Amino acid sequence: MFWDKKIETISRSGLERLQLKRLKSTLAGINKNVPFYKDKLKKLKIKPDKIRNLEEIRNLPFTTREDLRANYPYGLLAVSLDHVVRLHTSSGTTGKPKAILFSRKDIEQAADLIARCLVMTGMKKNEVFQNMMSYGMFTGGLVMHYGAEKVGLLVIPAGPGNTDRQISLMQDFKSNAIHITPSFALYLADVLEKKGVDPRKDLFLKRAYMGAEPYTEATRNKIEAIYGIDVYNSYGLSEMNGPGVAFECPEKNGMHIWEDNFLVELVDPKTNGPVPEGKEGELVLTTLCREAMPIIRYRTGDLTSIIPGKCRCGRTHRRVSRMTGRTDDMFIVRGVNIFPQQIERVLMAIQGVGRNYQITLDSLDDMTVKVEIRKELFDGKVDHLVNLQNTITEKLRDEIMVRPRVELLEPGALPPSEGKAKRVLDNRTL
Ligand code: DLL
Repeated sequence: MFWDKKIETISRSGLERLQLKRLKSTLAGINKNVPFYKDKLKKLKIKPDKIRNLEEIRNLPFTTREDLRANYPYGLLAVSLDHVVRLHTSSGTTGKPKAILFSRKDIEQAADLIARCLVMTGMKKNEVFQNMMSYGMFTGGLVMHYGAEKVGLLVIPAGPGNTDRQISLMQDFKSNAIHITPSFALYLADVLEKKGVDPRKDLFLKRAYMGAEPYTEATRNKIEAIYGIDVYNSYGLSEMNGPGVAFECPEKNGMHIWEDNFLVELVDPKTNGPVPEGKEGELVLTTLCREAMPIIRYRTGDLTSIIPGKCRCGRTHRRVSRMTGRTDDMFIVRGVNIFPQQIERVLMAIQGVGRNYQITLDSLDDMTVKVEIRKELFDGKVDHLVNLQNTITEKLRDEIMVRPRVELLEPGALPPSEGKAKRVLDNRTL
């Protein structure tokens, strides 16, 4: 199903023409109205009206998170304040936040992209959508809400947490779809189990939209099996409206990134040079439709690859693979570079492993992986636990080349996560 078939299946040449037109108009706007960009373009002697093709984007300067912080609160605004109707800030950072300002048209545009995503996965009017993401400065709540309303869904603005109430709402209103972080979906599964509610029989769910934090294919499979639903990966970041930047279609083979709104590049994080299709690189995005706060060549820090080839769903917007991590997620133990995603991939594929885990870094040479395991394994037979502990340790060693200390815990022993999970606790003082 399509929300806007014409734009979702536009020819690549038509799309590129549209992108060039929008890029030029974005650049003209920031060159006129945003001193930060005007200075940068002037130094590089770039004239927006002289840009002839999309490849020339590579001559433009990058925008970094630090640039956003340095220009807090209004430095990157391209319109006067009377055109600005909303503020979102980015989550999970320390120090000065990044402010993202929206005009009325930007809010509409963001909602439209969400509508595209939801309809793409089969959502229709008269379905019930329970939004378990935080409402407020975080974009996961409000931006998704506006898009779901635009489709005509009944939206329950439940917000995160309050697990008992979430369950009653899902039961009473027969929610068909939930918007949830993967870590909360796993925690909710634990609570449902404790309460004796079978998500496959006692709930009415068909779909979950999961994003806002990285997770693996194994975690998706686990959640799909527990709830008996389809889980769709959803990627976005506050700096680019929040959710709705890239989203899976029913093929579930990569996320379509909406290229009429975002110009997509993949760069090598070390050399800053372009990365070919199929190879991993850092996602760099340029807004093409933003009115209040256009951003060019934004270094998202997220690592992914462009999936080559056409998608069977008929959409022409290219697909990006599941994010494998962030350039700044990586940690080093015994000189080896490790991404938390590698650990999750191994853990979630092992029989007996439960729903939550945490990595603690105690020194440059030591890491501990705390893993919740299935309740039945605490049956008094020590052999089972020792075998499982050895399996986990060896499989992790094969993957990351470092033998971690593995602690097995009972379900619920680790702190539950209602928003974005904190998977790595770095106790090292360097
Ligand atoms: O997390 C927006 C969002 C809300 C996306 C709801 C999807 C669903 P921020 O708080 O600014 O915005 O965090 C953005 O989260 O740069 C990624 O590192 C990470 N992230 C978001 N979605 C995914 C995903 C929202 N599906 C940062 N897979 C991004 C992996 C993700 N990482």
